[in-house]
Amino acid sequence: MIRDGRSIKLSDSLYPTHSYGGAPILIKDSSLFPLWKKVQDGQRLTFEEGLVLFSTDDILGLGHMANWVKEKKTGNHGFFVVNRQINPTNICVLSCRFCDFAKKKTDPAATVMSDDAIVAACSPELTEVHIVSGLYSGWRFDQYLNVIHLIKANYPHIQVKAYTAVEIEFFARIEKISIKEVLEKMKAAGVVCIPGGGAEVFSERVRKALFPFKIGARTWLDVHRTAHSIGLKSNATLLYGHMETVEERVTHMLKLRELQDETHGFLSFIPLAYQPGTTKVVERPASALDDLKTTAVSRLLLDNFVHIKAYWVTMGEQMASVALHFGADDIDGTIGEEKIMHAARASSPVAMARERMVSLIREAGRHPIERDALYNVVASYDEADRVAVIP
Ligand code: V47
Repeated sequence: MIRDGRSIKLSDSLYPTHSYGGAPILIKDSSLFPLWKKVQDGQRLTFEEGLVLFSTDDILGLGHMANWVKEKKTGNHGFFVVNRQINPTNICVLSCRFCDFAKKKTDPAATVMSDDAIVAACSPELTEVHIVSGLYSGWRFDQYLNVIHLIKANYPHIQVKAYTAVEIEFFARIEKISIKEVLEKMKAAGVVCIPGGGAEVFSERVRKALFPFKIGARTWLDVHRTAHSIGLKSNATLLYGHMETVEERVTHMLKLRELQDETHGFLSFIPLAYQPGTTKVVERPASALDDLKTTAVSRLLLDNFVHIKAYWVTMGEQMASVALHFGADDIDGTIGEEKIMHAARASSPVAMARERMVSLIREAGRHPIERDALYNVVASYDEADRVAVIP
């Protein structure tokens, strides 16, 4: 680097550099300096500091900070799971403005999977089945439980991640039992983990505008608190890139951080980029920079979450791979046949094989680790693609 006619080292440059693993970190935005110091000292960032992170134009500086935290927590690992999503029905009593997946009973595109179709959707090589359904009033809670029973009876080794907090609250209402009883029955049927869906964004303003009939923050958090209290793990999501403000995104993340302090039951956080599809709350999906920023900010604010997912279905494969350097450590799974985002025309391929996941993680310079639903290691892939299975 040349300045004023003399050659200088990076460390002499206008910006402070910090070092980890021998590599210099360059942070250009001076408003990030005190935050970077706090992060390195293991101090928690505040709401206001969350806003500073979102307002910076120094995306590389932000990425360096998030990556530093990611590597401190999970080293060079990039996680994935061999999974499949099952959507027993897309019939839903709700009419959320952002959702292309839900159909009314009379819609020709409405589907309800038969028992045979549910079993046929599973196969022995799956580690996890992720069930997300619509709220279908034609089914009793027993029929939703039956989906879990069918999978466990045919494939006892498959871990079931089901249903979202929204569905759980619905089951409690139609069955006239408590949320805890619903969760206990799900656990007895074989569920190990509750997916993070249905959180959308914890804002009454946005809820009233986009999903007025869906549960709000308090109930969503209560369901997860109760799940954790009976030994179930869960994930958390944020739907971003529609009409929410950055203040609402930060508030959302801090509410999750607060519950995690209380229960330690969350496994991962998944920022979900809104896909406009035909609902078009906004014309275009969030920009690539916004995807990276949201991933990085979540990594920095959620200091008590071990895992941040770059969900390739919404981000696309390329961005998911870049996000593995902006705080994310996981790209979710092979998915099988994902329908929710594809109903909204997400552009990534419908099926993604294990090999593709491994190469995507490796191309990002990370070490591919195949995991189960609870982040136990299933296999570690070395550079020659030999698999070391870890017992
Ligand atoms: O709750 C609906 C979102 C969620 C759209 O726990 C949309 O590991 C974008 O929860 N554009 C369901 N998002 C998916 C989900 C999930 C996904 C991956 C991993 C995990 C996990 C959970 O999908 C819904 C809603 O927030 N969604 N419509 C849309 N147009």
